Amino acid sequence: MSKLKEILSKKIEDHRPRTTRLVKEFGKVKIDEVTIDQCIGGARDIRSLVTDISYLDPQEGIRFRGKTIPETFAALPKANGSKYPTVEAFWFFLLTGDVPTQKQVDDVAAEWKTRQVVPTYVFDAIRALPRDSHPMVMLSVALLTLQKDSKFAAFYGSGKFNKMTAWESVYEDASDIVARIPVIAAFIYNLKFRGDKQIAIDPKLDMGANFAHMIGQKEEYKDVARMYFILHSDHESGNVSAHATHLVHSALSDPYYAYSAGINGLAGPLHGLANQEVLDWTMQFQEKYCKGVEPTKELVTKALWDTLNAGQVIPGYGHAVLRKTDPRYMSQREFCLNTPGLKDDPLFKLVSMIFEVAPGVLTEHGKTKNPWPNVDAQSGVIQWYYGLKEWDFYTVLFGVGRALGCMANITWDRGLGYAIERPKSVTTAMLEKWAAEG
Ligand code: FCX
Repeated sequence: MSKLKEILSKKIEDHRPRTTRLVKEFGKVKIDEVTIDQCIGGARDIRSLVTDISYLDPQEGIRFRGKTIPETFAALPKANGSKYPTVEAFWFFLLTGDVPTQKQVDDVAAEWKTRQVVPTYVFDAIRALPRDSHPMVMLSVALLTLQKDSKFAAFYGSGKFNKMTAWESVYEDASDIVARIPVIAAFIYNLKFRGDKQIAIDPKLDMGANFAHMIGQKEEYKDVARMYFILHSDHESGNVSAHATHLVHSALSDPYYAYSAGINGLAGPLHGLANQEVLDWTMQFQEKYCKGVEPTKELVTKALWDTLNAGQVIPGYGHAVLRKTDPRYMSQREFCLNTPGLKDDPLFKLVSMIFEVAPGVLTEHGKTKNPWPNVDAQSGVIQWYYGLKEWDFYTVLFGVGRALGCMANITWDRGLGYAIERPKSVTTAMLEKWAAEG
């Protein structure tokens, strides 16, 4: 058993009595009420999921294991010669809640090296898809292709299935997925956008650095990858990708089925695809409004209103939970401001101008509950600056990062024996009856 798994085993055992006690002694304590608009409106804000991996405060934004983004970056051991932590350090932290020592990070890195080799049949399956398939389809298919070797599915089918130890095989699949997903993503990128020029894994590099290496990126991109994967990892459990993963796994579908479902949800334009839509919107704005002229706040304002008046959403703005600027946006903005060249990049300046104007326009428009930018409004501009201009690929990057949160969550789901998810439906007539009764 790996050191990380040993620590996790103890943490799960220590945690179990808390969950058992809550159900047994306080099971009927009310923590929420459900209104008709929540029932029709996507279960918004209903407290009905449990996770200790991250918590999203509407005002403050995300905390990973109790730490804000700056606190997380400050606390974790850094990659060699970098201001950013390794993804390996972050994985240890997400799973256990403990800040790892350098030795513990090295152990995770060594464990991932043994897991990261992707079987050839996965690449064959991706190659067999039409080359104009969206990269998210390729990623989702790749995960399903790996399913046949799921250790959780094998354990379930072994006749020795045991609820208390089931999490151990989820951990095995989860660790395989987080170690392999950047390699699969790099393969997809190279296949689709670099004329199939594939680059072999460099076993000396940490996960983020190796991803940068495998897509032929320069040295500075290594920090972009580390930062990006960590920032996109988790946003508590109710967002579509995390919830889809949790829901599917709650039927004891293995982590491959579960995260493929999560990826399919992430591919929606109201969720992860928004980061590619932001670039698309911005490019269309330049093409339509700025031919031969510098973008101005007036032009941005007009373009925003044109979009809203056409009944479309401003991609990268608004959020179901957040009610202020997303700290993930601010963290990426800080990266841009601290990177010479990037801070003066015309696209970054334009994105900053949209940031100045859009909240006012959205407030005046009066529909969205949160006129501030979310993570997706800022992420594409960094990729673009480093020459990763194929924005169809941006949601795959999101998916690589989101795997960390989703896999940590379902490992704990099994550890704590969370039940199959099954909310209750009602009919419109029932709602009308309750509405009439007041
Ligand atoms: N532009 C225009 N209108 C917006 C808007 C935006 N950016 N955000 C919300 N609205 C509208 C909604 O469409 C809704 O209109 P309706 O009453 O006619 O249906 C109204 O404002 C109220 O929506 P609200 O409660 O504020 O937001 P929701 O919780 O329903 O939806 C999302 C949240 C994120 C889906 C919404 O703000 C949106 O569509 N944003 C643009 C897409 C985006 O950036 N998605 C990425 C979000 C995230 F960070 C991620 O998951 O990656």
